[in-house]
Amino acid sequence: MYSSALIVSLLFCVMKIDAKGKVETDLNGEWSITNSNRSLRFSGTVPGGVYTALYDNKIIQDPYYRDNDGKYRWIGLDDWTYSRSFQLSADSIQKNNIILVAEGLDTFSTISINGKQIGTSENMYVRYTYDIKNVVKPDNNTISVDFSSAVKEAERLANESSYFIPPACTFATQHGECHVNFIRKAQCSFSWDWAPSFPVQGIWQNIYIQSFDSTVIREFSALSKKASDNTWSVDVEVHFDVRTGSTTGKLETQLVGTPVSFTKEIVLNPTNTSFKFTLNIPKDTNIDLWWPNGYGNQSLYQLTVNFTSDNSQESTAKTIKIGFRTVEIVQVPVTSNPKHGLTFFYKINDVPIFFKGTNWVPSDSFLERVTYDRIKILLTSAAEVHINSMRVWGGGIYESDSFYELADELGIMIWSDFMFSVALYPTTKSFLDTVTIETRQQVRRLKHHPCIVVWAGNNENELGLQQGWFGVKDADPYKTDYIKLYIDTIGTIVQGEDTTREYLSSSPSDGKLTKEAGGIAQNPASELYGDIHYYNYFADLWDWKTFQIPRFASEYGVESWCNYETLQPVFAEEDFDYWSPMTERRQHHVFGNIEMIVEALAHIQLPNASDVKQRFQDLIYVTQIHQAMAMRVETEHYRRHTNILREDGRGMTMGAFYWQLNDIWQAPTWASIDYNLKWKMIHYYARHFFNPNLISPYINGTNLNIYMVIDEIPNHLYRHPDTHTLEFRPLQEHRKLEEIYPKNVDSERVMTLDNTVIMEMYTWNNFTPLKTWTIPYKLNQTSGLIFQKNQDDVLSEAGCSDKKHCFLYFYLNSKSIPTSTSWLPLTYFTDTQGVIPKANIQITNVVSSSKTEFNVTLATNNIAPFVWINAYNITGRFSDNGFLMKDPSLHLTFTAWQPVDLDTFNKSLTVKSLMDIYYYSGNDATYLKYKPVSNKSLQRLLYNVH
Ligand code: BMA
Repeated sequence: MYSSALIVSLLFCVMKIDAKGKVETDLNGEWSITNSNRSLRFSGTVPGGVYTALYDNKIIQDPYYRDNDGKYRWIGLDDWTYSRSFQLSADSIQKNNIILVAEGLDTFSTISINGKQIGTSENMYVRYTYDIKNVVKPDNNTISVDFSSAVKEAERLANESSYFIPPACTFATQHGECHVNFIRKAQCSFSWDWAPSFPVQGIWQNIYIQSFDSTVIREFSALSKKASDNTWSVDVEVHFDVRTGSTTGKLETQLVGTPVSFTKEIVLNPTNTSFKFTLNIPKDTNIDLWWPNGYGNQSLYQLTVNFTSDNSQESTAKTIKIGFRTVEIVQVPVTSNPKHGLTFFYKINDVPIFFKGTNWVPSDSFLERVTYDRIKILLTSAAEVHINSMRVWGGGIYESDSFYELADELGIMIWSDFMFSVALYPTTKSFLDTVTIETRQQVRRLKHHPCIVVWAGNNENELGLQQGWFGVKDADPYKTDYIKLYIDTIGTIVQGEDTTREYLSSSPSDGKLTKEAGGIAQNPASELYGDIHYYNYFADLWDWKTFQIPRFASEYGVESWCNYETLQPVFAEEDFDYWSPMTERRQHHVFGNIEMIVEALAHIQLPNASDVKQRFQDLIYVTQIHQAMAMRVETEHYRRHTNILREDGRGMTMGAFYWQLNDIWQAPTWASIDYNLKWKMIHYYARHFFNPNLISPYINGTNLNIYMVIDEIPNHLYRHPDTHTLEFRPLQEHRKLEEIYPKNVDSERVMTLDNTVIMEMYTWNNFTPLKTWTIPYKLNQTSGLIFQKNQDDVLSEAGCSDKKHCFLYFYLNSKSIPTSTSWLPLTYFTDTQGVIPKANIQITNVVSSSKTEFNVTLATNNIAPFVWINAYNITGRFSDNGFLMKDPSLHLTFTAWQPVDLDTFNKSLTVKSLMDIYYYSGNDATYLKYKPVSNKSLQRLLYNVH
């Protein structure tokens, strides 16, 4: 008996008849889904998974609601069958080849057509093709995909293993499943320290049938290369699906927008399915380079391929966009002392570039919910805060084509991990076989993207193995397994497929040293080689001395809570308490909620509202302040070390990827943008700490230091002829950006190494500075110390009686139109109770220039730190937030991601600052300073104001 879903799908299954004979039958759309005992039968959309289908059919609640990840554990333990019917046209059924293409099956399945088994799947990262010529009929056909529980399959494989491969299970705080390392499925889908456990089953990518007589193009890729005579060429490869016989036909390629093309008659057969050739770009062809965000244009060129078979006249075509840029990793000794290690940085188009970035994780447990717009908002948010690079972390998925296309367009360089994370892995034949297919397919799918600059074998597995995280040291069989998987298998494939990028076997690793050691270095966490990951929840993260001085920090971070309103759809009334069972359950990092409080407490007095909801809100704000300030201090520390080489060889830091950009659900995590796409305070701070013209003030012992970091002026690596030490020296000095990088998007700005910093000292209770210093500087390098003075002398020059009463404010270039600004509190906010007055901040004017652009004016009666303005339930971003308001009035802009009318926007606004989280007893008129909004019930709900 077929459900109505089957009948509907039969009617709507789309057939695309190619003008040139090939027929494609789309099987996306509505399918019928049943559980193993057939007690549930409902329809679901493909691409998609079983959880969202159950939710759409109202069989379950929102899986993200409260502790539903635990309540719905049965879903991941059951086996689910997807089925539908489809028709093949008379035309398509007659073709020589009828191939089912499943671009992504999650994960273990058996596929049958008309009751006959046609194949199986076991790896969500692999595109499967099945020959179905002998099983399909002219009229109605049925297809069923029988998934089996990934949790049970993982357990079975672990049991079958001849030796224990750790870790067995996740930490209890994660409420997760076990043995995910045995299966090729998003490792975080069994839970992570920021992710719930939803071991999805489903058809997560497109599924369709291709009918053709001759062949179809399965993969099309290209790599641009620059020769020593500065000419460009493009290595092109086309991989065909050829099942029977021999096919002769015409292959045509065109580099659109240039005169470059290629035509050739080629012969294909089942043992000769690929064709590779090189397009040479004539010297006089004007090629625009691809540059990272902030360095120039992101020029892209369309490359098309078309193959027409001579016999059948069938044609098959594909288009990709490529870019012209070079990438090179530089690992050379920093001094003549071999103990001082090697540099580790990347040059793009010959320019050493500091990687300002972050880490990307899957942005939903249910991947079908990750829309193009969602990725676009996240990546645009990154580019808007000067991020030029991002690591696609190895415990999630190889991201979608759209993700990489957007990264190409936005100039975000991608460090692409292979999907292995914080575990040891098996190396059985079947495991290595499927990883081989996965690696080859993914590299071929992605390598044409200019955004990708790094391939890395895994996340933290070299480090974990070497530091004994899994209870085993680098002993056999684990060491042998490690080498087999990341060096012999993945490494060999990557190097064979891509000669333009150097493969790193792990992150973190010692780079060249790891390579020379055969894949496992003595100390993969070395600051002198490769990259590091750094986390420390027991140290003062507002003190730069806490941090290491690595060549490249590819992970570092600290948690904060997501925004309050983001929790509203998934929390019940009683959950809005920092210490509620639900806040505890949402926190997957061991002791995370307590840890955040302890960390914050060292820097800020905790809020004291008696109302638990209000206190929860205030605590969220405090954890966000802590995170924003900590990541500011740590990131500026790394950027300052670009051109510092310590005596022990540490320094020349060239990368800072904070952990993590995005969230998979509504929870306390390291993310800078929460699940609702709302920027947390740290994301606004990133706009400052990644500013291309960074003023970085800090206290060093008794001194106040001011550092400048200007990372847009091109550097070159200079080795001192006598000492053999290295430094980055500017290639150019006083030049307009447009002269350095042609057609730069922001060509008005003049990049110079001599300029002026204006420093002001204020007391917390006066808008007029105590003193203003004008600090002209002239740097020889693109970063350096421009000011150093005993802090007490600075205080006494200004007449500040006690540093807790004062703070410093900085402008680059001019006070009226500063190129950048910065500020520095001189003590932590634990000392400023009774010193910083309460501020009454009012939103005095809101006007819109369009449905997405608003200008907001704020006024305050007192200086206010950490001013937080929120547009309740409106996603968008302010020009700044979490800032120090040191003037009586201030203009901000808000850009919404979707159109919103002025009235709604106006009513949504609330503002608070640090002193608002301290409540006086009695009838103090200054009790709350939130701007009254007309929607009283909303205000009551949010702030418990009566
Ligand atoms: C690193 C990452 C992730 C993790 C994060 C925060 O180890 O690679 O595994 O989520 O730290 O703990």
